[in-house]
Amino acid sequence: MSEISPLQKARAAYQPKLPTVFAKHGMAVAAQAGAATESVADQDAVRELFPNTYGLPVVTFEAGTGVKAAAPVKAGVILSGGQAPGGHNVIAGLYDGLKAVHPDSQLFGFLGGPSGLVDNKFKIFDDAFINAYRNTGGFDIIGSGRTKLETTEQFEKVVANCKQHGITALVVIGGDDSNTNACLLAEYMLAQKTGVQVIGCPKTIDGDLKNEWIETSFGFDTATKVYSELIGNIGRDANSAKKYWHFIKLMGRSASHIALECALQTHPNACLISEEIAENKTTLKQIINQLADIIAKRAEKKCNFGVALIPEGLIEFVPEMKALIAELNDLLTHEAAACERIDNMEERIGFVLGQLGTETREAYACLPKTIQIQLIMDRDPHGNVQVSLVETEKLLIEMVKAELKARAAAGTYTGKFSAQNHFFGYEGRCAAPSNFDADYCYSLGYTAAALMAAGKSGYMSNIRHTNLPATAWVAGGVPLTMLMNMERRHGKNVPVIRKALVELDGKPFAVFAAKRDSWAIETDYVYPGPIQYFGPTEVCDHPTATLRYERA
Ligand code: FBP
Repeated sequence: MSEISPLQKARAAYQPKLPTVFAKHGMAVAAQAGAATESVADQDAVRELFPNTYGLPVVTFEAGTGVKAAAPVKAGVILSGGQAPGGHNVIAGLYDGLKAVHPDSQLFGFLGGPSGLVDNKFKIFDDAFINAYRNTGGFDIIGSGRTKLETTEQFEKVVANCKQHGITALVVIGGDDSNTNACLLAEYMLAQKTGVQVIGCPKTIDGDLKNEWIETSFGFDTATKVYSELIGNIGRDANSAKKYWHFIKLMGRSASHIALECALQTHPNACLISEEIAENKTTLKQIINQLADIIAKRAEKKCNFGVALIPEGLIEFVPEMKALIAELNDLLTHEAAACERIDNMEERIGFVLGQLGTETREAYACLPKTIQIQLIMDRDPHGNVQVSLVETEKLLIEMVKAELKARAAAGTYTGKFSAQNHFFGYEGRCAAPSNFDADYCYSLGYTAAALMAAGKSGYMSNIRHTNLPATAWVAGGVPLTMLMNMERRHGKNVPVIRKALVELDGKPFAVFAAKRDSWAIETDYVYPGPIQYFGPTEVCDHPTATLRYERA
């Protein structure tokens, strides 16, 4: 980095806030343990698979006599999965925490995600290197990756690498899959008596790694603020030009937390929530009709413009599309060669139509050609349809356009419909962390060091009361097994961390549901503006609406 921006320079000097227990006492804290815990479901099966890490108590740090180490600690860290704002601060907090435990402690950053840990590619951090990354976005400090760390062979290599460097603790910064693997690794390390502790950190902009203890995953705050700024700007443009409907797809591979949070922040005319669509078994045709109804009602008020939010994961929650994708996954695996022999796309679509069952054929036949092609062309290395690459926003625009045309022909619609499509995802994943994420991440990293110093393994670093100012935050650890349940993957029952979807009986959804009919028809946009790092606390330090409503 030869040149840094004035904001980066000013931001480098920001000292992230820590929970009082650390801010006042450094590492001089004692871990207070509670009662034995249970997994979120399937207790017997999870207990059997994790005999060494199951049932551990929740840990809370309190002011007390210290956990200074007699000798330096050597620890390793990896970043895993998609980027999320604040990852660099987790590492900075971990580094500072380790130095507080013992000034000669060392932190190894394994490069490119879990594969770096297996292949022994690493960097040893020092002050100058860490300082250059404090309060910055991105994962470029050591890079990330999506390699799954789950086989015994991989674990053996990790043990050998830890032995070689004298590493006695590892921190896995990742989402639900990566923390599932952290849990497996922690169990393995204990079972093999390797003496290597494993601690997880909750990362993902998607906001779907949470439970009653883990209040939010880091990155969700910053990413939703970035998207909400952009949506606010688009709302203002729509209301100025008065000629476009903006269909905006928002990241979030599966859950709709991001779309819901952005809706609460910006008041769009429509926002689809995948979990509600699945619950009500709403068909694609019904979704199109609902959107067309809103557009028609606004047209009656001479408002031929609007903003509609669409969660990235939508298509897999629409019942007939879910069935179609499952059937296409099978079909494209078993008939891959036959399919690829057909160069002409029309013919290939015809071939696929001929192989599908009656209902899925109907669902596929109704789709616009571009989407039909996407569904059979873009496949992941396992041969599955790449759902996240399907341009749902364009699909909805085309189908709504056709519906409005039909209504116009029938004389029931007289408005004008012209649409723009957008997809916001990567725009927010590497933004400079908001004050919330800067503080939260630094605290998560520092807490991970405290957990190591307290001799804990198989825990997720945990900060509670995050809806309150950082001085009131409580630091501790939640056993990873507490988050687990059994799920069927590739024909086998396996232990995994349960994804937290939008709860339809939760407060954030209830607030949205109570307001959406009025937002649909009125033009009631809110313009959050860009993230502010310096200024009044109500402008700079507020957590997400989701967190405020959930923890109110
Ligand atoms: P994680 O679950 O790893 O945090 O990833 C989140 C995410 O940004 C999703 O919202 C999105 O669907 C996906 O990553 C995109 O992945 P990629 O970076 O591989 O394109």
